Amino acid sequence: MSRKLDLSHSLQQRAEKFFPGGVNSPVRAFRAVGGEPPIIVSGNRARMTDVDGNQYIDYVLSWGPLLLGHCAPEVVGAVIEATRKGTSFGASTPSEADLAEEVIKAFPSMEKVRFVSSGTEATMSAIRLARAATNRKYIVKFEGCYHGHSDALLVKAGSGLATFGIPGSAGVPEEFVKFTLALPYNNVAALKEAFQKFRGQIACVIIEPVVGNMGCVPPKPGYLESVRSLTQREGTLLILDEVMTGFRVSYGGAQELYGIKPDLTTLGKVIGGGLPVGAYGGSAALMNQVAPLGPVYQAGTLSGNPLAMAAGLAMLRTLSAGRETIYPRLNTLSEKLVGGITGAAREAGIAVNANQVGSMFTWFFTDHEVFDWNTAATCNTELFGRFHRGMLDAGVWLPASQFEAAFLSTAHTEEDIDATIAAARKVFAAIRA
Ligand code: KE4
Repeated sequence: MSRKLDLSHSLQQRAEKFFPGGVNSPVRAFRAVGGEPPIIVSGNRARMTDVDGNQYIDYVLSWGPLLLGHCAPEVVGAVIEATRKGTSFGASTPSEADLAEEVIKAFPSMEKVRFVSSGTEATMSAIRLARAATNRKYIVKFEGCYHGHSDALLVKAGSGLATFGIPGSAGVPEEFVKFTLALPYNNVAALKEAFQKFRGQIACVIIEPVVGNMGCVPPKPGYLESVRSLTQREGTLLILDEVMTGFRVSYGGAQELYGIKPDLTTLGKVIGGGLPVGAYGGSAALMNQVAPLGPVYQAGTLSGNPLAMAAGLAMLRTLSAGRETIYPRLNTLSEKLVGGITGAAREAGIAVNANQVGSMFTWFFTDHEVFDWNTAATCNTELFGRFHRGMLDAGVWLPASQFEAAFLSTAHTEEDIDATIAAARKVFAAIRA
């Protein structure tokens, strides 16, 4: 399908006058996949429409938040009603406690929570709290995991195993990451070595319990349990970054799915229903160290914003009420989609290895199983780019990077899945040449 893209093109050019790359978040610029990003004007259930009128079945869903699809009636209605009362007060409102109640019910490891406005703020604050609570400086993260763009977390793995982080972005002084250790994911030995080398000095381990940010990579059997027992033994706090997995892979997130009790959890995306919300939480003893009760400072003008709280509350109440049917259906439809596209690739003689956990998944263009950053890096990103552009022409909106997860919503239908698989079959036939 050759899409008309005139208006998108002119609006992209206009946007490039105002924003670096014409975007307000880098991945939206489509640099990793080539081509120009369509400019979107509306969403409706499983679809988005661009400014030229092209429609796309959407598997990005705002990078995860839209578990109920676009314009979910419950969410839109709640936001309209809240807006009529005001958009922000800079004071406490009942809606914050209402949403906190739903979050804490779903995540019993959290006795108290603090709302912020992004996942970055949530992880940054959780790390500050962990350092204060343990009086230790070092933190551990894993290659291929992304926890937002705060300085201490923008690191590349050093050479060898447990070595100091190397700045992963310009503008991050090496002093800001010298206490950040970047280790390989799904590798218990590497974590053991880090604890041997930095015994008694590691404040926290922050991990995506199911990685979304190198593409979807699940924990190997027993891996999260090993991370939990090692951190427990070492007096190091375990932070599960569930910004992507929270309410996505299960109503209670990955910690419910895998039975892991972290010391701190970070959330985002789904809990805002598409509006800006992040959260971090844990035991009352830990959270009471946060201002104004304790010495750990953290604040935010729009934290707990009433419109975002209303959207999140509508989202979680809908998911909670329907959880017995919503999650099994999402998983079944995701399995059908992932299997269908992987099969279509194999029919075309194209090597694809897929990972899927619930309704988050990735097709890796490689003949290797992908279980960490090194195996993810074997992907043929050029071929992925051709697949992405072909699917866009076919009216299917996939993540604009091989190293991002795709998602399903309750608005997607069997027909959408069948149409997507049929489109993939044609695109694979076209790109295999
Ligand atoms: P935000 O600051 O973007 O709200 O959240 C940061 C973050 C933290 N933790 C995890 C596990 C995350 O996936 C994210 C953000 N995810 C990316 C997509 N992989 C957001 C998309 C973007 O950067 O535009």
